[in-house]
Amino acid sequence: MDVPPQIGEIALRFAISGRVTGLEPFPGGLINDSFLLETVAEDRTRRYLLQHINSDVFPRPRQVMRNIERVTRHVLARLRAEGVEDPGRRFLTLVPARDGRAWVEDARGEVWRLYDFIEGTRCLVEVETPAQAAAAGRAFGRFQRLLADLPGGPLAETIPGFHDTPERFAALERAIAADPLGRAAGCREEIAEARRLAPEAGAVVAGLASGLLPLRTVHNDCKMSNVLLDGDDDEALCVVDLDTMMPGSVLYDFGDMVRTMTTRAAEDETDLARIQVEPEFFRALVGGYRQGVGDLLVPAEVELLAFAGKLITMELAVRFLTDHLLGDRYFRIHRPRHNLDRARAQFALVRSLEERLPELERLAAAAFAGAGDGDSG
Ligand code: GN1
Ligand code: MG
Repeated sequence: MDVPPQIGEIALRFAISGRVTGLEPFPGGLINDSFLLETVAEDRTRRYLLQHINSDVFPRPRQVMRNIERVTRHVLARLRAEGVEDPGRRFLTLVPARDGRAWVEDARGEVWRLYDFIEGTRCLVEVETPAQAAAAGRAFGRFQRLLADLPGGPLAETIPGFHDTPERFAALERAIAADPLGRAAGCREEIAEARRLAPEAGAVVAGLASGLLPLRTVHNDCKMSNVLLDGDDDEALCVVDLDTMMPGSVLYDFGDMVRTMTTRAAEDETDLARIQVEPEFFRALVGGYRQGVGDLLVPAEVELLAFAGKLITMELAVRFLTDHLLGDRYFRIHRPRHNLDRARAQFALVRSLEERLPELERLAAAAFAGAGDGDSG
């Protein structure tokens, strides 16, 4: 990724002090562009994360920013009220623009935002130990609990139907029918696999529609790499990537945790033999999540925790496959057929999750058994 020429001016429209001493691309994320901004004021170096919101994916970026303003204000106030040490390391802090808004618009009307950079942390593309899965599960669970009393009503739905899994399958069928690049012939096995899984795609949307599952404020992208771990130990400090915060089911979030925290393989692993669910990781994850989320969940949610992993993994498989067929227009790729590799990896993970499902269901039930202790994690 190149640094766009106008970016220096954009940076200066935020309420930063001192002079800019560095501005370089910051890797990670499949959608938005991020840059690390460094300033020096009175001999003190400060770093920030400058981000451009991809308006093809987020057609209403101002709405995204208003959601993020509400979430950051609420969570930071709650952390302060709880007396949490150093809240600025525990959650994202927006740096306002000089005009007081939470974002800056460039000449084309594109939206940019600036966060304080949280120093001394790392994020993992591949989970390494069960303790990391537990820590991340605790952090995301705690985050869901903090959002349960978000004032001001539901957040705006910035990407309608984001986790409407049946619609994601329908989009795949449309892509197969259109087949603009003639890639479908090379994906017969993957297409057959998607069609085998399609009947199960509606479980959570149906539960939300019937009222069996509550609609809550959720993160919608709870992958392992969206939690910052302390640089020295595996404590989970901060949940990041608030772009897709919207009303939804906690199962979307827990499903993404299962997808990214119960196998050591990365999302785009090409050695499919490596893609195995490890029940010890699931046990740690669901235990940590239980501690963080406390008594928030209703029984219908607890019952679907293990299945949610399979659901979100198949949803991602279908989204990656769709994007491969349509010519990689949505997810950033780093090599040819990258989205096909991602789809294959996710389908392999679905199969491993299917094999393990009864065992994972038992582990989830055990973690949530008994009267809740309201543990604050
Ligand atoms: C995208 O851009 P990033 O990495 O935060 C995607 C998620 C996927 C994820 C898979 C808006 O997230 O839904 O789960 O890739 N975000 C959007 O890594 O589509
Ligand atoms: Mg994201």
